[in-house]
Order: sequence, then C-alpha cells, then structure tokens
Amino acid sequence: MIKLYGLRMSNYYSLTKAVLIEKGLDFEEIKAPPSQKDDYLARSPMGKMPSVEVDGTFISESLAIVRYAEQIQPEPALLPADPVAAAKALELVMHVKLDAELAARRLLPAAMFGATASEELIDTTHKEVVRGMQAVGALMVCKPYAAGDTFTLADLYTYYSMGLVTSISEKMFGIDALADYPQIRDLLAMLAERPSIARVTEEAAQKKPAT
Ligand SMILES: N[C@@H](CCC(=O)N[C@@H](CS)C(=O)NCC(=O)O)C(=O)O
Repeated sequence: MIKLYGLRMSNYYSLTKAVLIEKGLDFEEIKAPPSQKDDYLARSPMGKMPSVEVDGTFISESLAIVRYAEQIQPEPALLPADPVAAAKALELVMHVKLDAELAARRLLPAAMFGATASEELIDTTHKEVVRGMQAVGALMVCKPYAAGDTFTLADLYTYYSMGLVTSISEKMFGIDALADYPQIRDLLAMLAERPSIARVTEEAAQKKPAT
C-alpha cells in the first residue's frame, strides 16, 4: 500500500492524490506538514509535500510520483500513447508548473501569510506570471481537455496550479490571470466535476481526518 504524506490543503498533494484515485491504486494518507526536520527530509529532501512511501522507499516531487503510478498502473493512461502528443502534454505541464505556478508561488507568503514583499519583487513576479500564462495559453488546446481530446496530466497540473496563480495575481497584482484565457476557465469548471478531483476537493473540506 502506498503511503501519501502531506496535507490536504496542498495543491501538489491534492494532485498526487487525484492521480492515485484515477489509477485506482490503494493508498493511505498520512498527515505531514512541511518541515526541515531530519525525518521529514529523509522523505522529501526539500522538506516539501507531497511525498510517498513505497515498500520503505520514499519518493518526493509530484511528477516523479506520478510517473511511478503511471508505470505500476498504466491504465487509465495519464499521457497519450502517441509520443509527440505525450511530449506536448508534458511540455504544457512544465510551463504550467514552472512558469506560472512556481513564479506566482514566490509571492505566496505575502499573499496568504502577511509577509512583506518588495515592490521590485512584486513587479518582477507580475511580469513573469503574465509571461508564463502566455506560454500556457499558447500551448493549451482545450478540445475539450488541456492537451487535446483525452484527459491527461496536463489537466491535473492545470487544475491544481491555476487556483494559486489566480488568487496570488488578484491579491498582489490586482489582475485576473485568466482574463485572456476563457478556455482555461471553462476547462477548470469541467475538471471540477471529474469524480477524482471532486473527491479530493470534498475530502479536503472535511474536518476529519484532520489532514
Ligand atoms: N515541485 C514540487 C513542489 C511541491 C511544493 O511546492 N509543495 C508545497 C506545498 S503545495 C510545499 O511543501 N511547501 C512548503 C515549503 O516550501 O516549505 C512537486 O511537484 O511536488
């Protein structure tokens, strides 16, 4: 049985949980807030969530965990069989993850936890997020899914990244990051109904068990 460590409030924890559900894999959730303590770092060397434990081996980084899940349970596939289509889906994943989410995440402490951020950091991040969203918008297919006609990892990374991008953009830059991308907004609404995602959302809202 796979042990999934982290908190249900985390977008990458939620994404990983949705993948395990999509794959029909058995897993156990273990509450583990991010930490720099040695035992945590043994599971996740940057002290981040999520991580999983498989037969005594720890794996961090959502994409590595997802790749593991895809290999042990190929169906339903979360990447297209066609090599070019699979590469395009992963290309979109990386731009969502690195150029939109990770860029915006720099201002998470200021947006959500009352930390201060310099005008320079806010300005640079604003430009990076806008640029990252242009890259995401350029690759986004939305016919009807993020990377084409099948549900893929690109849908999951889009779903679990755009909330952070839009809330930070609204709070810190006063902009709607999806204003120029109505097709992404429609995609998010469709994905919210998907059973795996709906279950993750519902369980994250529950108070018990407190993860
Ligand atoms: N690249 C990592 C990102 C994981 C990540 O950013 N996790 C956040 C929560 S969503 C975290 O643990 N933050 C706490 C910290 O940075 O100390 C992945 O894909 O798993």
